[in-house]
Amino acid sequence: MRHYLQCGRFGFNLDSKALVMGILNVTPDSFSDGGSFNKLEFALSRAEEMVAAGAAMIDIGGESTRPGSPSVPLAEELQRVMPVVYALQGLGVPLSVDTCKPEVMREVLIAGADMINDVNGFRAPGALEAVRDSDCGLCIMHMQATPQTMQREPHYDDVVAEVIAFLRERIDAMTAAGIDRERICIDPGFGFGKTVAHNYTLLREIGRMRSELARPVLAGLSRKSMIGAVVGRPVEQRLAGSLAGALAAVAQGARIVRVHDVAETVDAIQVWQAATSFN
Ligand code: 7PM
Repeated sequence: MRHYLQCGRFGFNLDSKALVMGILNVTPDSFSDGGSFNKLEFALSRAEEMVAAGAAMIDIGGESTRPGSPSVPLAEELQRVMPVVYALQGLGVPLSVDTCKPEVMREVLIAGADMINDVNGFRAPGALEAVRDSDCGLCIMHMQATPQTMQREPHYDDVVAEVIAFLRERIDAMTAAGIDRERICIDPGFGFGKTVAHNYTLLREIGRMRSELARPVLAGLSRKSMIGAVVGRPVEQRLAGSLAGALAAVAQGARIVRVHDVAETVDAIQVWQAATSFN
C-alpha cells in the first residue's frame, strides 16, 4: 500500500480512490445569527449533511485564513472549535481541525480530533511536539509568507521545485521528530502566496509532488480565486469551475479534495473513477 493514510481512529487506503473532505467553517461570519447552541446545532447538521453526501472527512476551521485577514487570538479560536469537535465525535468520519496553533492542536487532539490541517506546515514552535505523540493525520500545506502578506507579490524562480523542497523539508523535520510518514499528507496550498499562473502550474505538476515525496496529495481549490480568474465569476457562482478543478486535481493524482460542495464533488469523482483507471 503506497498510499495508506493514518488518521487517528481511522485509516485510509488511497491506492485506488480519491476522497472528499468537506469544509465546515466555524468562523463568526459563517453564521447568520445568535446563540452558541444554535451555532452548534447548525454545525452538526451541516456536518451530517456532508457525511450523508459522501464526505470521507470533515475539516473544521475556526481561524480565518483569508488573505489579508488578522490572526485569531488563541482563546477565541478554542472557543469556536472545541465545542464543535466534541459535538461531532459520533459522526463516523475523521474530524480534521484547520489550525496553526500548537495549543489548539493539543486541545483538539485531547477532545478526539483525528487530523490536524496546518496551512503553516507545522512551523510554529511547539507544533511538532503537539502532534508527535498521537496518531492523528497531518496535512502539511505550503504557504509563501503569511496570510496577511502572501498575496502582495508572490514570487518564485521555480514554483514546483520550491514547493516540493519546502514539503520535503517539513516531512523530514516531522519524521526526525519521530512522526510516522503514514500520518502525513501534503498540499501545494492553492492561493497561499501564489499567482493564478503559479496555481495552475502546481495543479499540472501534482503528479511530480506525489512521485517525489511519496505521500498522498490533498488539493483545496474549491471556490478559490484561481477558479474565479478563469471563469470570471464571483465566489457564489464557482461550483462548476470548482468541480472541473477537483477532477483535474484527481486526474493529476490528488487523493483528497477539500471542498464546500460535497454532494456535487462526490458525484463528479464517482463518474470520473468509473471512467478511469487510477495509478
Ligand atoms: C478565505 C480565503 C477563507 C481562503 C478561506 C480560505 C486550504 C486549507 C484553506 C487548502 C488546506 C479556503 C481557504 N484552504 N487547508 N484551508 N488546503 N489543507 O478557500 O487549500 O478554504 S482556507
